[in-house]
Amino acid sequence: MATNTTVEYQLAEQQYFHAKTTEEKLTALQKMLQTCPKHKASENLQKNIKERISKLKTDIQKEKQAKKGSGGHPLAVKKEGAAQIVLVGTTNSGKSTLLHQLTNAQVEIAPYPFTTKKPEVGILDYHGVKLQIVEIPALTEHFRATEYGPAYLSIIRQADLIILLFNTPEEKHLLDVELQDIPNERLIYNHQDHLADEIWQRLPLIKVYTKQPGKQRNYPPLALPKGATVETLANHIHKDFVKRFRFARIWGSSKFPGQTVGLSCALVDDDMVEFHLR
Ligand SMILES: Nc1nc2c(ncn2[C@@H]2O[C@H](COP(=O)(O)OP(=O)(O)OP(=O)(O)O)[C@@H](O)[C@H]2O)c(=O)[nH]1
Ligand SMILES: [Mg+2]
Repeated sequence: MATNTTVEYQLAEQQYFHAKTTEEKLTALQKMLQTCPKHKASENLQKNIKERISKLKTDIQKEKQAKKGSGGHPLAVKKEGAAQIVLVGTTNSGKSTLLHQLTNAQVEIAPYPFTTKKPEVGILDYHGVKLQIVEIPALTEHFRATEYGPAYLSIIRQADLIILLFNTPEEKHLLDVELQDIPNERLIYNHQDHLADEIWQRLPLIKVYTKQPGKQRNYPPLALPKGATVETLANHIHKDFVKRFRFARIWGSSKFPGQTVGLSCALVDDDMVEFHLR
């Protein structure tokens, strides 16, 4: 692109490329329009962004219509956000209650069994990182032999983390039997307190903030894989960042505040990084 753009614009553009939902894309585009240079040479760019915003708004309308109508497979759950976490349990174990507590999703909570009849979805905002939470309808004995069992088990198998809910030791045993082929490190037994923190610690992710010199940190943070380095972050922000990299300053982790580091520096959760480019 010939037009010179600011770091803010490039961050917004990067947010656009990494957006996982139509709504996130729209937010990023609106930020791009705000931060895009306002001169003659960038008129085409502005026009292009405006067109994309208008197209996305149409898409969002269509998605809403599709959800209302009969279109779309009722059992399929599209992954959204930085990770997918499923709530799995016996009936009346409080799955819908927990989904509502974590995400504020409006779901039916009732004292009679099998209230939830299809997967229900909400988004947990964890310090700005969006995590998708999915309630799976209650597990029963010989679950894979039930009509929708295989479809639900396939969602469970593909999830990043599984939270187990049950009322009695017998119900816990039922879950252990039905889910015996799921690796243990992906299972959490629900104990309510600080569940969101526990979810985050168990995910293979860290959240990292960027900042520009002399400014506050950018919000929301970026979710990166555990083991990510300054170079991983640079690549996430913009393809030019590694090429133009001079040094970074970093706050958090084991470094002293504002320490100068290179591309190979490993990042940990809650690090804040300031890029200096040529
Ligand atoms: N066991 C249990 N029950 C709860 C909890 N919180 C709320 N309840 C009550 O238990 C009943 C069922 O709660 P739901 O959240 O609908 O349970 P569910 O696991 O989604 O149930 P189904 O979707 O019907 O399988 C309701 O009457 C709730 O008020 C909890 O932490 N544990
Ligand atoms: Mg329910």
